[in-house]
Amino acid sequence: MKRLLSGIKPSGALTLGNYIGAIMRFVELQKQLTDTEFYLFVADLHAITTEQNPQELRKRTKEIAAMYLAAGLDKDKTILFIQSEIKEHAELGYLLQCHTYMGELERMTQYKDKATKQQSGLTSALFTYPALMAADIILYDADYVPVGDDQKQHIELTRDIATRFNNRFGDFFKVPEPIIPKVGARIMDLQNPEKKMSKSEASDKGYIALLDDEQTIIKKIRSAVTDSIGVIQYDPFNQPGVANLLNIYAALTDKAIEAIVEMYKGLGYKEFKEDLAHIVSTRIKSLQDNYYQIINSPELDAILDAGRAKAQSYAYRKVEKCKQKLGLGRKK
Ligand code: AQP
Repeated sequence: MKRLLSGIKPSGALTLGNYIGAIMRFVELQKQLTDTEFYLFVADLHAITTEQNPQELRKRTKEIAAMYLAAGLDKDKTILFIQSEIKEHAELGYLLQCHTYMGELERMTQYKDKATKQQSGLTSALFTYPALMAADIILYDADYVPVGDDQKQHIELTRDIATRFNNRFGDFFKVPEPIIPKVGARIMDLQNPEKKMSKSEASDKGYIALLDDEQTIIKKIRSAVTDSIGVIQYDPFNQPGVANLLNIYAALTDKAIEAIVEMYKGLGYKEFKEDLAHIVSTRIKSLQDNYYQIINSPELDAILDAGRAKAQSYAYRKVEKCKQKLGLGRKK
């Protein structure tokens, strides 16, 4: 049996980018990879690398767990859990920091981007975040890690850290493979299509939240930045806004971008945006219908308890063995 693992951090309201680049893929992969168990978690320890309101954080943590299920993940094939409930994530995170070089962390573009945006109050945990992410993955000997394009660099670092450890202490961690979607791997901000759509943006105009209502979604798509060229074609360099909208359209309809371009030949942006708004709001409505049933049900806690128990037992044994390899504590 293979193992797939991925997480989402509750650092803001889940966006359409998180859905297309991650959650929607997990559901598709679960249908394809029948010999694979799915370890999916809510990465609350990662969220606190930037300042969070405790009540909001707890609420969002539950929301993400519910959204995984609302999107169609099979609870019987998914080990769903909350990162901070398994102490070994933080423990292995520290052990791996001891095998991660400053230069490697300094090269991480996500850190550099965040450091540029936030000049003061940067935490050391934001800098060492990729070592914790590596721990999340190799703690469970995951074979596959489906992520959006923005996380590719962190997975490469995870592979380097695991390989380094194995070279020094003998074969111990599985070296994971990333799975990056072909379409929708990087959904861009609707107001600034040069930038990734992110849930922690100060302004909510550039992202569609999965809990936005229909009118808000329609308004955000209508006012998405395009260009003055006025032709619907896929040219990310000269028409990044339109290219982004085409990517969203393709990801949610399973149509090839060329086929969509052909459908809208001779038509204007207005018509294209109206159709896209309908596609996005219909998908989000059905997601929300499921979500509101799950979020307040006692079943959600039962699923998270079962996930914690299963993840915990694997994690405990792995970290104990890891500490033995490193010579920590007394010999067992
Ligand atoms: N815009 C995006 N397009 C495609 N995939 C995306 N993902 C995030 N944004 C996009 C994918 O969603 C998964 C969960 O991401 P995360 O919450 O762990 O962290 P992130 O990548 O940093 O997401 P955000 O929304 O940008 O959060 P903030 O603003 O807090 O940093 C990952 O698989 C990610 O690739």
